[in-house]
Amino acid sequence: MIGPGGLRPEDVVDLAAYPIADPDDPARAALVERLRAELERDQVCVLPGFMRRGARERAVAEATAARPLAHHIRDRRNCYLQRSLDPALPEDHPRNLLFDTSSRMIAYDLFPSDSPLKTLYHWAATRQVVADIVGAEALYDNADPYQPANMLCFQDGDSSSWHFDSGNAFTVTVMLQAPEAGGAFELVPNARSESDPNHDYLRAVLLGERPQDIVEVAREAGSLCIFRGCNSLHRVSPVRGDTLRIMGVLVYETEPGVVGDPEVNETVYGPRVALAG
Ligand SMILES: O=C(O)CCC(=O)C(=O)O
Ligand SMILES: [Fe+2]
Repeated sequence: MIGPGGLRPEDVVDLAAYPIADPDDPARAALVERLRAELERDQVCVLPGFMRRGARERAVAEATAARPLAHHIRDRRNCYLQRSLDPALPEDHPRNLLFDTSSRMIAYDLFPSDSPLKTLYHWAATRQVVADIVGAEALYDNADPYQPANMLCFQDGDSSSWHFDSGNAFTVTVMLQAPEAGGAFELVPNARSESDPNHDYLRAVLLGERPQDIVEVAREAGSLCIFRGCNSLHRVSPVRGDTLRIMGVLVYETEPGVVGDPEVNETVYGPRVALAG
């Protein structure tokens, strides 16, 4: 159903370039195969020009309108998203290397239900193509009031420090607006593994001693990106200029009915989450 002013998925996704609608289309199968291999090899795959310009501009207008209500995430944290030090460990242990981070989070409930980003998120074909690329048997929409789809804004001086994503095995983002300068998405693929926390290596990366290992992932406006951020260290370099970097973040789950932890939600979406109880 499309409400007044509503968008159809084909208004949002460039289906000529990315034929994801028909599960039996051989072009879809070829696309999935290519991206699956890319993700496996690089821990990241990018689909340039995935979102159509009109849809993107509408999403940018929605983000701009909601921007005053965004929660300013401002933190000094380590790459495990912790804020406190462990005095039992050396000063230069990754656990004890804290870096500044600053971004502005627009929660799911702060933009319209007919938003291009929500149209993209809730479309079964999006969910299915992401599942096929990441190799998940099935994916489900997140059921939290705040988490399912977000618009994360970085203004001049904002950045996201080196971190691993916790929880989800993969992350899906769509660049809604690129900044004038800075705001690069940088990744160190497989910086650790399940069996090896790789602390010495992480220390070297975090202290700037392994610049050759950092991959800059090209992100033009409209590009969709799927990455495995749980073992691949990543950051967003400081944004420069007056144009907001606006990133849509889509959260899919491997089981239905997933909601966020209230304490985590409060740090990401702000004090109003606790007030809403
Ligand atoms: O904004 C980005 O490019 C990546 C943000 C990020 O680290 C994430 O969504 O996990
Ligand atoms: Fe991340």
